[in-house]
Amino acid sequence: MSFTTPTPAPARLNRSELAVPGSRIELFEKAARSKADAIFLDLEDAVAPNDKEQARKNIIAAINDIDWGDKVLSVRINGLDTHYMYRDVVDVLEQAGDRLDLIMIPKVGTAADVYALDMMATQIEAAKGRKKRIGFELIIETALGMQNIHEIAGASKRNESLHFGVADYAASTKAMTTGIGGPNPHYGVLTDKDGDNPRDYHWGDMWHYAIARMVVAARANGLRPIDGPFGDFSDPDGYRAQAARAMVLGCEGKWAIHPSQITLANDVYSPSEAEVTKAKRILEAMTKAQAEGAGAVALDGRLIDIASIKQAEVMVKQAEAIAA
Ligand code: 1VU
Ligand code: GLV
Ligand code: MG
Repeated sequence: MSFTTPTPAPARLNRSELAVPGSRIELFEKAARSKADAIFLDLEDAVAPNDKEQARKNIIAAINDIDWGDKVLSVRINGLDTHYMYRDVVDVLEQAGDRLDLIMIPKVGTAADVYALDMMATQIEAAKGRKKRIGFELIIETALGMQNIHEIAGASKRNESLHFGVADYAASTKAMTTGIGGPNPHYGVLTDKDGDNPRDYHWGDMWHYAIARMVVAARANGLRPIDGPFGDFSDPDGYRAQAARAMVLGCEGKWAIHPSQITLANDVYSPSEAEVTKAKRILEAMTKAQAEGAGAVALDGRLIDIASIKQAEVMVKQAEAIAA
């Protein structure tokens, strides 16, 4: 281990994060009663400009009046390039009670963006005597944000998670696709031309680099990496496949832009009984190995060693968090 160890963000279950437009108050109670681990009430792109002020009022009232149970509750504010942003922060933090856990900051481009929000939140909390410190969820969804992701991830002690905003990221990088998340038929590989096998065309995952980079930046700074939206809510198989790819790379959850995606996310991001049993067997085998003075042993014909303990603990701890 390095002498530097990242301080982990407060532990929160974040398998599914439901997006709820702040202008659609009829959805709030449904969201609160859903099985989503986390909810963000949106003031940004799901709300039309003429509805922004009313949406702000709706969200403040909803945070104060609705029983949100044990859900992680967040508000997505508007971007720092808009004039809505300062009023979102001031009104929400001054008027919404301590039930609010997080603010989600979209289109973060530089560490200074986070610094500016930290300064505002700190002043409002001090002035209003807010007891609970608000945490930050940061959406990485521009080329600038992806370029500066490591500085952004370490820019504030309020930072809790990085989210991959695939729609805006595609637009910002001028990717030739209009889909929101998932694969694109043009991103494929043709098997070898001169070999004996018939040629085959395999779709690749065009989001691999972005998600893998986000996972590294998040984990190196103790944050949760969260995969963003999958727009085609009539394709549960596609959602599940995208969620699973991000999960094995290290993500801890995925957005749900429709209630039908909540169970899919919760399912993909909950290790199966078989996986947890296997992880526990690894821990048992390593405890025995260490008692016998061995560092590396075989289990079911495969190598396990001290690194296997840390891998297995990831699985077991996630299962414990879900069961709690
Ligand atoms: O069965 P019921 O009639 O009681 O309920 C409907 C509907 O009201 C409800 N529902 C939701 N409940 C809570 N939160 C939601 N976000 C939500 N969406 C729908 O579920 C039941 C079935 O709904 P539906 O199939 O009739 O869906 P609608 O046609 O009403 O709405 C579909 C959209 C996609 C418009 C809606 O789900 C929605 O607004 N989703 C969130 C969009 C959003 O927040 N976008 C911003 C994040 S994504 C991004 O920034 C980049 C792409
Ligand atoms: C989310 O905000 C996205 O742009 O995908
Ligand atoms: Mg976006």
